[in-house]
Amino acid sequence: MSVVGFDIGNENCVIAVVKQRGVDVLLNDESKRETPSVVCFGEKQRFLGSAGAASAMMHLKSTVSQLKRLIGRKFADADVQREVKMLPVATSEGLDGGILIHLEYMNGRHTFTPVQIMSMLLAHLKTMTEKDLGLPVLDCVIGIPSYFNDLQRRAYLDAAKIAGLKPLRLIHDCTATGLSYGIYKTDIHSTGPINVAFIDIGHCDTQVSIAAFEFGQMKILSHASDKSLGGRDFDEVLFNHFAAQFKEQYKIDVYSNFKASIRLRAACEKLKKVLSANLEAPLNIECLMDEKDVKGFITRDEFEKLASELLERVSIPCKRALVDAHLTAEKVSSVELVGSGSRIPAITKILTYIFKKEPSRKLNASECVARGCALQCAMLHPNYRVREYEVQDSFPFSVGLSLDEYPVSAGSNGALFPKGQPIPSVKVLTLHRTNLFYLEAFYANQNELPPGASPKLGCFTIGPFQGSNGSKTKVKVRVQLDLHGIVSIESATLIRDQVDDSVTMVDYHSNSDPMDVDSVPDTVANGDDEISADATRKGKSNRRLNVPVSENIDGAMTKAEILEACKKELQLAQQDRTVELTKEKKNTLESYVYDMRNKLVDPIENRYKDEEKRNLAARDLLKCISEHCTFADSLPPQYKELVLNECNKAEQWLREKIQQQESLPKNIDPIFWS
Ligand code: ATP
Ligand code: K
Ligand code: MG
Repeated sequence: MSVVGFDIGNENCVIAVVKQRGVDVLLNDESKRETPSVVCFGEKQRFLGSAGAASAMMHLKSTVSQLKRLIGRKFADADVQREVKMLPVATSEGLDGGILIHLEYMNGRHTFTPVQIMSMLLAHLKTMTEKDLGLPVLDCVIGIPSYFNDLQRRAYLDAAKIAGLKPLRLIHDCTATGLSYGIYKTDIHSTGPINVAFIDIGHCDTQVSIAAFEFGQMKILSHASDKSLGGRDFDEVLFNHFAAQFKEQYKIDVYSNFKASIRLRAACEKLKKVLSANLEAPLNIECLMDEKDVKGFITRDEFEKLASELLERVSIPCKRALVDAHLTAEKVSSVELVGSGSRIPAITKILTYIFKKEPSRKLNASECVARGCALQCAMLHPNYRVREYEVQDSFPFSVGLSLDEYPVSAGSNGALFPKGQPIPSVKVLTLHRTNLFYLEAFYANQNELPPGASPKLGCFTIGPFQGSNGSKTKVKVRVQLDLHGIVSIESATLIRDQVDDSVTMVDYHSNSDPMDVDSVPDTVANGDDEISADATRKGKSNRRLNVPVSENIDGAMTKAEILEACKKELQLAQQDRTVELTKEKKNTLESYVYDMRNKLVDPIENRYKDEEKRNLAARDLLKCISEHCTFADSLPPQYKELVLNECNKAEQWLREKIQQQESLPKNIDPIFWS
């Protein structure tokens, strides 16, 4: 069994695997270490990853990108609305308020959810990994942004499940980066913790985390982020600048033309990259629209001025992470800058100002998340031995719980899991109830959430059960914040021993005492835990009785929907494979024909000068045709027929030639393949 780490970026995916000698990043079909996060639907098959990016312009209205922005989101959300307006595919609101993507595929209209599209991308990465390793891939760890809410996390797990993967953990991107930094750092001794800030600026977001490293362990002190600040926002600044300029100069409105705006945006991204290494850069696009070639020019200074507002925004999550970690900049001993969006030189300047030291780039900026994920996967996998290393992550949001609409107050700020809670954690509530009741989880502090986010989390039904003689019975409810950062009810148990009127709460952190078996979730929860009423605890069967728990997560997929999506994915994958196989066969056939020509015809042409021998060689060619017929047997029916047909025609034609005592044709190509 292999262990794999996936970094699913908004623009690029990276796959890392643990091999005997350490962690390797895989190359894709184009020998690149990063694979575009694009799913494109062609006429006969899907194009995934780099093939998807290559086919995007040809199938504009059937190409889906920016998946990270869509998955687990509500269609009506203001920023989702902005997002879908930028997409070339058609979208609409689903019955559950989610997003539906409509596109043309195989002469029909198809509708998919972002979870389904994500599962296609994941399945592609899985296949790539399996091809490379020659092993099946199941267990993996997937990186997620720390700002993801419960539904987004559940959506990733669902997508993974549909793709045939089993994530042992969804891990925060910066935690993965911290792990790939810390585990190799053996020069930390007992001088107290060393604090490091990790700043990841990607395509669509910025994440900042501060971690404290001690020998053999990493503890995340804080996570902060700006979910709408990434490389693409800098592209947009350039795009708007040149769109305005071209409107004046060339009288073209790029905004009114989808293809032109996509081309200009792509050119702006290139321009931005050039400006990271040069002080000025030209922009040239041929035939952008209305058959006009456009030219532009910009200096790095001008770009920084245009992007000044964005650049200032970089400092906000940095400052917040410092405050939440209760640290001053001086107490942070190094700043590690990762994510390719961070390659803009002005970003380094800002970070130097905030942290009072120049950020370093010791880590591989585009691979560290995937590498950390692979390491974490090996650490969680029973078949792998990794150096003892403790990762203690913290949850960035406060989670509250209400019982029949009244908050179950706990802790100082009334949260069940206050912000900064170690992941995973379990809290045990002891309640006194007569029958079925509801628990509702919610985000307790709106200020901690991304702007405009809903505080809704999940609703859980505990019961039905029967209190003895209709009186109140003690119910113990274990609420977990699992390894993925998902809140759920791990179990509910009836306890029929004493009478006690108060609601008490016991607090367990699985990291604080590994010996306390009760506090550690036995298995990684997979989000579909329906506990049966008759399952009883060993040895305590008289007193404890498990109570059924069901969850109602607004917008999450049901088991039936997941099953349906699995079937659909299987069918689409089968279709792709058939097309690929046919292509392969066709290629084999073509190369076979060329090979035969080289072996037979060229020597005939060159060597056998006199006619008689050439005729003899022509008979050899007849033999070759019969070989082709045998070969044709191994082809799919439609090709078999085609080849046999061509062979028959060729044979007839050759016989005629021989009869006419004519010389052989110069090139036999057209007879076999047209
Ligand atoms: P995210 O983490 O937001 O989901 P991602 O992981 O796919 O996205 P990265 O691959 O880290 O994102 O970064 C992609 C971004 O980096 C793109 O916006 C790209 O334009 C930008 N980028 C790449 N190289 C450079 C460069 N040399 N200078 C400036 N920006 C760059
Ligand atoms: K990435
Ligand atoms: Mg990233």
